Amino acid sequence: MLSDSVVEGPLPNTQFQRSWAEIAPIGRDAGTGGYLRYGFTEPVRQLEEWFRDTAVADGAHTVAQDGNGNLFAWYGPAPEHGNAVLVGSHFDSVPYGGGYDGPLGIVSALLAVRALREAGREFRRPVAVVAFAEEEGSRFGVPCLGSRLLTGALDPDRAAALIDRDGVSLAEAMGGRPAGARPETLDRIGAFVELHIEQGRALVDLGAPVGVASGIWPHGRWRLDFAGEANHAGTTRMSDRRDPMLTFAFTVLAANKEARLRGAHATVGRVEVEPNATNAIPALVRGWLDARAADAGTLDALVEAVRVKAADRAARDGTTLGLTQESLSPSVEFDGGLNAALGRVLGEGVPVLPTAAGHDAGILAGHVPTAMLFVRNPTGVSHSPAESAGDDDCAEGVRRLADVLDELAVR
Ligand code: HGY
Ligand code: MN
Ligand code: MN
Ligand code: MN
Repeated sequence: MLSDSVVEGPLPNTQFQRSWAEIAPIGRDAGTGGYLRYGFTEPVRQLEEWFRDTAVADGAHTVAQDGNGNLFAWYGPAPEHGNAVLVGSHFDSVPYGGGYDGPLGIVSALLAVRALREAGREFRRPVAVVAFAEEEGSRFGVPCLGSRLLTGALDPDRAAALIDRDGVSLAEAMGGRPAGARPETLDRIGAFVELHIEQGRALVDLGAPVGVASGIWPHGRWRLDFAGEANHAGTTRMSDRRDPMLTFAFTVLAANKEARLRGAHATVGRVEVEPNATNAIPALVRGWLDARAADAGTLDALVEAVRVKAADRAARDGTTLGLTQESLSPSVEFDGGLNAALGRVLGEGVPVLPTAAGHDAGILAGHVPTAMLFVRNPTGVSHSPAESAGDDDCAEGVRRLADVLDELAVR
């Protein structure tokens, strides 16, 4: 532990272990061990209650949800003072995801605030721990929904009309309250720091417990609609078929190949088939492409290559292709000044690394000085129950986040 760390005394990992034991079981599926924590659902509501209780017990003077489902616990000077330092992340998960992606950042932020207060520190700027709503977009299909609404990156009317797979709209899920960007909240924010489990093996390979993010790859989601002719699986000759599953399968292979050619990443992890019957040639196959690349030009070229290949194949198969961009997250370079401050606080030995994972920090970065801290993930696996983090590394993350918060909001 650094001798000049603000966090002396009882190691946060005892506190970390206690907090983690309280929240880890919430939303975990007994069968798979994966997490089912979607925006505005019961598991997330339970975590938000835990958040409120913990924050108030640690001296938060206000805990309130903005008009977008984002939950803020405020400490120190009133938010109206402005120039607040935000720390936090998200509670929601992908279906059957890991336990750390999101919640680790919120638990660590709450514990970092606690450690500073137990060390007798006074905040000279407002500090808020934030839980952003629906970061994974698993329920309403738009990633970073809460932070996009907060920053005005998503039109509130479009958002309110988003519907989940059960036909429930965001407005209904939010209890009828209209979603809406709250620019005044944004105006009060002077910096945002997100601690997150690393979704990869860089820190493992470097032998480092924590790291700092240099930036986020540009990435996006595209919906692919392949339409053909429904028909009987048994009586329709192969030469008479207009089978969209064929065009879809070819497109998945093409996306994989085009990504490899460019050192980019392409994934099709979600598909819907109509009528989805074993003995019926599909009428429609709908797939979602998640594409990411180190720069915008490569990303554009990848998606265009996939579109061309899919359209050529559709012509051959007698099917049609629809391609709709559902979300785009531009390339992010985190704030040099803030990262320099982190470098001063954390010391030269802390690695600085890019990530191809999207985060609320990537959305806030377009509006306020923003930085990210990563905590080592021994498996490197994420969006899976295999995601993991050691208690000591998590405690180190809390300690370093407390040091950063001390630098930004106390000194
Ligand atoms: O999809 C992502 O990159 C993030 O985990 N939401
Ligand atoms: Mn995630
Ligand atoms: Mn995440
Ligand atoms: Mn029949």
